[in-house]
Amino acid sequence: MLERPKRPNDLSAFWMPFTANRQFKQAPRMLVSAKDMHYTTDDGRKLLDGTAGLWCVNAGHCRPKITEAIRHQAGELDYAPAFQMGHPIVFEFASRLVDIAPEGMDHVFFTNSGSESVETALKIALAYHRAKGDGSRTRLIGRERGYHGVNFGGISVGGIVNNRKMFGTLLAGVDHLPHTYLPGKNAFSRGVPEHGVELADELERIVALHDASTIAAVIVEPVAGSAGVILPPKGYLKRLREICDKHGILLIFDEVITGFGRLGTPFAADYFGVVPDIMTTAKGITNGVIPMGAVFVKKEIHDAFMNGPEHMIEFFHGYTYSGNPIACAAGLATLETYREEGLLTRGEELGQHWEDALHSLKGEPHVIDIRNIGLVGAIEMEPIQGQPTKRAFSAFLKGFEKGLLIRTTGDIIALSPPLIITKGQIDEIVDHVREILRSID
Ligand code: PXG
Repeated sequence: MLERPKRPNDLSAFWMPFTANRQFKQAPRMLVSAKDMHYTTDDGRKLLDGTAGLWCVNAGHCRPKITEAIRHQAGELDYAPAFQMGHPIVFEFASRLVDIAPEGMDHVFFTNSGSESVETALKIALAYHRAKGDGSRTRLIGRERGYHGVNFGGISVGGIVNNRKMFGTLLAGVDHLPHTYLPGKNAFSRGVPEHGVELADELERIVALHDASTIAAVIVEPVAGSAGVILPPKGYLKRLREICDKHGILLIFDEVITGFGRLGTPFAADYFGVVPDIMTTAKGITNGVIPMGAVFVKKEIHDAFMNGPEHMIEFFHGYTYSGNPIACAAGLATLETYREEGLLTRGEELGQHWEDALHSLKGEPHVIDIRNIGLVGAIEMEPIQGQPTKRAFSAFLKGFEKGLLIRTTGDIIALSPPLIITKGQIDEIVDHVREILRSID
């Protein structure tokens, strides 16, 4: 086996994503191996993974079943096209996904990432209306502070200004709902906050402005992750569903983070009892191990495409790696691991302990809000005056130094550990965070 050095001697060629490259390369932080709940750094230290990588390693790291499935598939059928061809495992995987999907979502389109799932979902929404003879429905409605990946459709419907402002005028015909972040009313809510259901009614205003006949779809994260864990107020998603139904608008849930057990249910749709028309996923679909995404659609949407001459391609869309066999093998082994260990509902069992542990941080230095749902948590800190994000970055560095991996966005610490976490490890995360909060400026 090829042994690679743990510290490469030239860091310049790799232009790192979403990273302060120059700063990083002066003081690199390197992860060289991982097992279950921990990473190991190049200087041999263990880091407790408080973020499941980037919200994706839901079953924990280097799980034998998944590793073995990948190894086996790579030796048997490494790559096969999915355009006008098939291979057994992709059909098998789609069926197993539909088995755990919310009621009625019984077709799956494969992609390679969350961003591609979003683009695919938006295109399906537009093409669906056109296929039904309703081609004037071209507008897409996103939400302020939404994150839907980094491709053009996703940043257009997304609402994070730094991800949008450098890239021109984006997609035309997009409008945005207001975000649901109401710290004045909802700070330190345990679970779903009480206030703000009326924010869903803003959709009626947008409909009144543009007319329903021009609107194709609304896309929201059931729980906004990247913007710093913003929860939907009680009743909000149900209200959105009702307004969409009333006006013939498709509802897309972006479940790239919330999918595969993050909230203690297989999907957020299950948690909130609201089924969207289209659902985007990625990340936990393969435990983050092989890049993959999937878009789930209701039968009615899929079937609207299945007309015209049978020799014609129904949907002019797809990726070279849609349904890649090794990704499917990883995905099937991931689903088996989730099932054997009850991971898709483990967040529910641990949810109360997680909530109590997190909220014990109330009153610690800098803390202005704490939010939680399933196995997701956020600790919001007061920014240092005139230097937003600086305090959070210090917290991140301190965690890295002391043995805890956290994720920060703005001045918010976001936590989303692997779903295999124990109660003891939850306490360990919170003890670490307490120590971090007490030790930073
Ligand atoms: N939709 C949602 C809701 C996401 O959270 C994407 C789409 C895009 O997925 P890809 O696979 O193209 O990255 C995401 C990704 C963070 C963080 O720390 C979140 C994501 C990615 C990286 C970091 O908040 N979410």
